[in-house]
Amino acid sequence: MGDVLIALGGNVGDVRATFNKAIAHICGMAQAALLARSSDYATPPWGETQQDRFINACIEIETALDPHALLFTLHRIEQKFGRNRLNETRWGPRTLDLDLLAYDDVTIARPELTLPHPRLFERAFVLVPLVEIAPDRVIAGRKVRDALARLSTEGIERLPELG
Ligand code: PH2
Ligand code: MG
Ligand code: MG
Repeated sequence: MGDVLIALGGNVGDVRATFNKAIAHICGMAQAALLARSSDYATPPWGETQQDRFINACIEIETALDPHALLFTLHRIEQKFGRNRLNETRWGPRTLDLDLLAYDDVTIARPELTLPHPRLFERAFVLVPLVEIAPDRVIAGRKVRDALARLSTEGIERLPELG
């Protein structure tokens, strides 16, 4: 069984509802158990700043799928929630983005999958929710909470739980 960290993001549609449904699909389709789920955060758009703010969250799962099978499954779930990779722009608006951050201590460097996620430590919108569920996890030799301490968290707002 792999212990996996996944980042969720989106800024089109009812993203928080999408997250909850997507997490249920991940558990069902990835033969996975949900170990932890962060709060949802509203975050300033990164990369392409002229767009709506994003919602971001992170989860930790335990899955029987290997990294590539899991990636394939995550892509299928993105599609199920309206994501079409063929007609979107880099860093642009999207309904649902599911990024594999880390899979045990596996390292992979292939065009379709790099583990740990290569831009993880540049992104407060990933590290803020991640610190909530895995502050002491060491990824690529760095502790998550120490990595976050180096970044600005300006504009990131934790959202109250949905009632
Ligand atoms: N995802 C992007 C581009 N920019 N900005 C924030 N705050 N959060 C995201 O998840 C995000 C982004 C493309 O995947
Ligand atoms: Mg992403
Ligand atoms: Mg992605």
